[in-house]
Amino acid sequence: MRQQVQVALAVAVSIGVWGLAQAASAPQVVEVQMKEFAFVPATVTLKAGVPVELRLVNRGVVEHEFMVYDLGHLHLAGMDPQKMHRELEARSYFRGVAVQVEGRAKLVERRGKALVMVTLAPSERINLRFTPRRRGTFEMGCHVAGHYEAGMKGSWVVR
Ligand SMILES: [Cu+2]
Repeated sequence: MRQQVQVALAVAVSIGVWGLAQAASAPQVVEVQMKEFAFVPATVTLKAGVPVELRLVNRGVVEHEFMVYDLGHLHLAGMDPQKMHRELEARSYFRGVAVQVEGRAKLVERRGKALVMVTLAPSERINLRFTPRRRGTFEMGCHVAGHYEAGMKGSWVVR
């Protein structure tokens, strides 16, 4: 009898937790536009632990890249492009983050399962679904030659 009560209680608690998880799973929907030479908005603010649907669209006339990384004290100016890509990949925000990609992109680069970079041709749009965990301020940047230097970067803030 006592065992039955405990089982019933465990089930009730599980359902309660499940109900909370459902309530918390309404995604944060954010649209980020890419154009020459900016991300709009220039600051993306996300809440940690809440699923995100990031709608990424290229409204420009040339292709653009989307990367998010912890810039730290890295100085990108004058760095060899291949070395820079490796550095940014190692610092990617998406390391250890499951990212589901919906839609067609010119290029979706992954290292293992981790998203490294998305390249969109003009007019392409994709959705990225993931749940941010790591809090802090990171950088999003487009590293097509000359774009970052022209101002194509922004802040990625997770609170
Ligand atoms: Cu660009």
